[in-house]
Amino acid sequence: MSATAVASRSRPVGSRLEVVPSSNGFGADIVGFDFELLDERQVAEMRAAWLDHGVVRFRGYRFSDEQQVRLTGMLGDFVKHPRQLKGEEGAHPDHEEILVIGNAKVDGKSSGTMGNSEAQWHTDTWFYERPPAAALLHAIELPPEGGDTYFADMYGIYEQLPSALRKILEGRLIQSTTIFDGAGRVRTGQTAPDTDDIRLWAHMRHPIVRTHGESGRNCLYVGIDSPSSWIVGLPLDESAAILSEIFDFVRMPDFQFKQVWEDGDMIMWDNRCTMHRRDGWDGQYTRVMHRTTTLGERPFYRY
Ligand SMILES: O=C(O)CCC(=O)C(=O)O
Ligand SMILES: [Fe+2]
Repeated sequence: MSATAVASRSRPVGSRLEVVPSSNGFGADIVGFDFELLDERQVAEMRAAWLDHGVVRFRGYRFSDEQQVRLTGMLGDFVKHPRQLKGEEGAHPDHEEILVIGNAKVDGKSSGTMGNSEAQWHTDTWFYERPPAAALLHAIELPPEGGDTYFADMYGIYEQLPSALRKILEGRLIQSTTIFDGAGRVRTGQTAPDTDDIRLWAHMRHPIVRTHGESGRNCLYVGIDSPSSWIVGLPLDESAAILSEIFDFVRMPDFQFKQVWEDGDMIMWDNRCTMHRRDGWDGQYTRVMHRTTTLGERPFYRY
């Protein structure tokens, strides 16, 4: 694919890129630069916008897989999802840095992961000790409607929580089971649990209030909206009630950036201080996205 930055043709080469924040300040468009001429200074400006706004969007550009991989590599070290490495559903035929998300079929077999169903609120690859910092998702093929993606501002939500609730959460861990994937299937290498007590299931734990490794600000960090998540040490019913209160905030449009995809859009989100979900779409239509991710710090909480 030829790499033409449609939006930047009128701007002089080497000019500063422009950041256009959305009305609530969460999410911004980045306009006015040329992917072909991407340099360290522009990447530093992009990083600053991404740290400020949580989610940034590139719209109106055309760029290739190679350029997505190059930009991601300039932002940090790659995180490769297990599916990418094992050549499973979701592996890209040419770039092991790319995870293919979608419902396209090749020779009757699904070539992407996650199908066409709705995906519940989550952060990416939370089941790793060091989940991704940046995730870049590039729209390759879109259905006529559906498949919108929503991002939630977990700094803003943390700051809005009643202070009594913040006190309960500070210094605690959130536990989520690693047995099931987002679609409820037993992950490769895991076995189904033999007890109903979710506290005993194979899991990953992270601080539920997390200090962001670059901004130093605190935010809520919940891997996934799931009945098998548990705030370690709390009675199960209290933990479930608090998680439900947190997700009431996450569902509020005031804390969200809604992405209605256009051809070629790329979204880059900070996976440490945001969550996301997406709508399903009619499975007779194909939707294909290419995702790359960079390594984040091990989640920590600084008192
Ligand atoms: O398909 C989407 O819009 C988002 C899927 C997702 O959760 C991801 O790319 O991490
Ligand atoms: Fe995701």
